[in-house]
Amino acid sequence: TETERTFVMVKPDGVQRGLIGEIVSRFEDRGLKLVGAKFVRIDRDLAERHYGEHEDKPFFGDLVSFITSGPVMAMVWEGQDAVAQVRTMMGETDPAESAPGTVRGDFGLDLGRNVIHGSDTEEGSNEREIDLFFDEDELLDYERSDETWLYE
Ligand code: DAT
Ligand code: MG
Repeated sequence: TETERTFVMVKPDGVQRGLIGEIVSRFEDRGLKLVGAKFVRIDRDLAERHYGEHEDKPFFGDLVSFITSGPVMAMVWEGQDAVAQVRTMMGETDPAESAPGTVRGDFGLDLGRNVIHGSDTEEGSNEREIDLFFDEDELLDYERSDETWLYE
């Protein structure tokens, strides 16, 4: 298990519903370290690049419309096995199939309004997404004061 960085975003529905703080708290409480954050309105070009893997899917148009419909909270979280741990904390893609205790299982009901994005575990997708949203100097290196108590 290695220290990794993963890209996470509270989607426009999560922002509108006032869930930024709740979601940030979950990752902080888990021991993950926030290393970058920006509150932005994604433009169409960035949305299409971010979701490029889905461009041939029937839901692509709606997905791009939704993700550009209002501000999002874009973040980079760092920690041991961070990519997979965040995916587990998010739940399934469809909130209806997500376990209680996960973000989507606690705050969503509908596939097209699933509150949160996190990089998938496919090799390199975390780095691709981080690079799309953040410049190198926007990612901060620092120690959390509890690190020696979070890691053996
Ligand atoms: P995830 O967000 O869990 O990584 P994904 O990458 O497969 O899921 O899809 C990206 C987003 O697209 C997902 O969060 C919601 C939407 N989506 C996925 N599958 C869909 C479908 N069959 N119908 C409508 N929207 C879908
Ligand atoms: Mg995905």
